[in-house]
Amino acid sequence: MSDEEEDIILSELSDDELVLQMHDDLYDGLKDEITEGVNILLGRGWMPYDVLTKALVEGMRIVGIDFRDGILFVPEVLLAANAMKAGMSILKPLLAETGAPRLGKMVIGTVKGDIHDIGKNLVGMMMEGAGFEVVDLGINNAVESYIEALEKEDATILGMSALLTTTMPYMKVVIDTLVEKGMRDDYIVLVGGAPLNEEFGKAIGADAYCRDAAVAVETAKEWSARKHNQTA
Ligand code: B1M
Repeated sequence: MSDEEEDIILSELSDDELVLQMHDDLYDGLKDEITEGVNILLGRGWMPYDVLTKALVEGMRIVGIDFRDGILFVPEVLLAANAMKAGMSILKPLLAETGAPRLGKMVIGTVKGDIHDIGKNLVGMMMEGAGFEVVDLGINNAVESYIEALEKEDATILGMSALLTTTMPYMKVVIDTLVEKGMRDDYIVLVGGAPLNEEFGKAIGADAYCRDAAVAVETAKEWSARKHNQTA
């Protein structure tokens, strides 16, 4: 860290400057600074969702570009991911603080072969905040783990995340297995992750592709209401 950087006092920056500084700090994997930045923005009356999207998710998007272009490597990206998680852990209870009635239960996990979990964690947080119960299976889930959890938890929604073009086809394996077992219609199946798109979601037989966490919440609400009306 340069002397100039050491001299920066986060609390003295304007909102815009602080958000840009947080993008830099996330890039540099500075967990304590991210924690401080999140707390400052919240203290200034920012909505938790805005802190999440404008300071953290946007910062991670920049990290992703330089990772793709070979400017950042795995260890650096891991540090950035850790810093992001520290910020998210402060926001999680705030996003979940709606006191809304339970709308349904979602089992969510990253698919087999894939260890990316930041986006999936975000979706889980936002779903909880919107009033859904969430059972998070973590990363690297084989079809058996999804099916066992769906049955055990009596869930209504299955959420799958994949960040690699090599792991996204595994979502179809899971959906095909649900079909084979005659279980497919028992659940709303939502999929997401950076390399997916609407067309892919349709092609593998998911109910919907969700571009981001906010869309996941809206889609889950919409499909839950639809299913509820059908049952009624
Ligand atoms: Co990885 N990685 N990575 N990585 N990584 C990507 C995905 C990549 C696009 C980077 C790049 O090249 N630009 C690239 C994939 C290329 C491809 O497949 N075509 C890549 C690669 C290649 C790899 C490795 C193979 C690198 C290597 O080892 N050589 C390796 C794979 C390991 C494995 O999984 N087997 C690897 C490893 C890692 C780290 C461990 C270093 C770290 C993960 C840490 C962690 O997650 N705990 C990492 C990271 C951080 C990234 C990038 C930089 C950031 C991902 C992220 O967290 N984004 C990523 C580049 C990028 O995506 N721009 C990259 C922020 C997050 C909020 O967004 O996850 O998209 P996202 O989630 C969004 C939506 O997609 C959606 O909502 C979320 C919130 O709005 N969504 C859902 C996601 N899941 C959903 C589920 C739903 C609904 C919506 O269910 C209902």
